Amino acid sequence: MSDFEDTIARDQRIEPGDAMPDGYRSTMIRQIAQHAHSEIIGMQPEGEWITRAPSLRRKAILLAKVQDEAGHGLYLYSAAETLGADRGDLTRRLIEGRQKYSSIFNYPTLTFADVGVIGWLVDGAAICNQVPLCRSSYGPYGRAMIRICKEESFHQRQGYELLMTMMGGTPGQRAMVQDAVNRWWWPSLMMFGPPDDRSPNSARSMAWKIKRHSNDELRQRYVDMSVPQAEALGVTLPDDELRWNADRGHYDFGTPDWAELTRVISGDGPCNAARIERRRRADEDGAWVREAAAAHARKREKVVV
Ligand code: FAQ
Repeated sequence: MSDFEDTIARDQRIEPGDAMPDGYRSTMIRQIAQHAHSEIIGMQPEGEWITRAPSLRRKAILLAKVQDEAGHGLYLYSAAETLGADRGDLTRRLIEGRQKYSSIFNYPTLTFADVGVIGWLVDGAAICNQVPLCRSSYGPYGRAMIRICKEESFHQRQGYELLMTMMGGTPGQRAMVQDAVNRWWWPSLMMFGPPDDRSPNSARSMAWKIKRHSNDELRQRYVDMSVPQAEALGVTLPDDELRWNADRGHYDFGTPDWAELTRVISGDGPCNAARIERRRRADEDGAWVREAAAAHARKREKVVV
């Protein structure tokens, strides 16, 4: 048994300097980069509401949340760098469509209720998926997840609190919340990835203890968690097949539209082109800052020498 296999078998952490199979390294870079890209692209749907938030308090909350997402992205790019990846190269791959980001961020935010629903459902799904990743076998990734999950939990609570406030408002506000739930529920189920029998990476990632649960297990956990929250909020989840199954001890639920997930992942969702275009522009607009920072670092190095 190699040192790597032994470390995995003993449930201990693989660290940056450790020997690891090429496949493990490339899988970790793929997952961490996709995760980082999701956080950075994920700033856009909610970010569009910063200038249109209905009060100073809501604006301050939203600014802080979107800033947290930027922080998560940068944190994750640093984790990818410990594996030898180059941050600029990862960004280029994203912009050129050679690396993915979560499907969920390709849907539009039509009303301010969407901001609340992203907090409740999207951060809720992210937490459900990411809490087990705190025990992921790659040290820098697992440790990054601990802080990220704490912040996502706070994000989820703010979304739920926003929705509770709106549900206590006018009939128009309540209808806005229900409409947002109708649009985001199914895409949030798709965040967990394709069903297990169509998830090519799962078996190996689970053997390497990168993933601790399958996509379907986590999706079920998320449904079970969300139903009572929807009831407390007073909204209906848009699924006729959703009902408690006493034999299984879980909620039964309908089948997401997997063809839609495939379409969105392959670049053909409602906002894919706009999201990437915005990211490309931000990268170009920021080029002079990166160049100036690099020049400054070189100058300081010379001074020290
Ligand atoms: N969207 O074989 P599997 C957030 C791809 S962060 C796009 O099952 P795997 C915070 C998958 O990459 C949200 N692509 O793959 C926030 C693979 O493609 P590849 C991001 C998807 O890796 C909140 C192919 O399909 N979270 O929300 C999706 O074993 C609010 C086959 O799939 C993470 O990234 C999808 N939904 O499992 C920010 C968590 N599903 O690379 C702002 C970490 C699958 O072979 C506002 N990642 N694909 O070409 C994971 O846990 C896993 O990577 C999964 C996919 C579960 C996403």
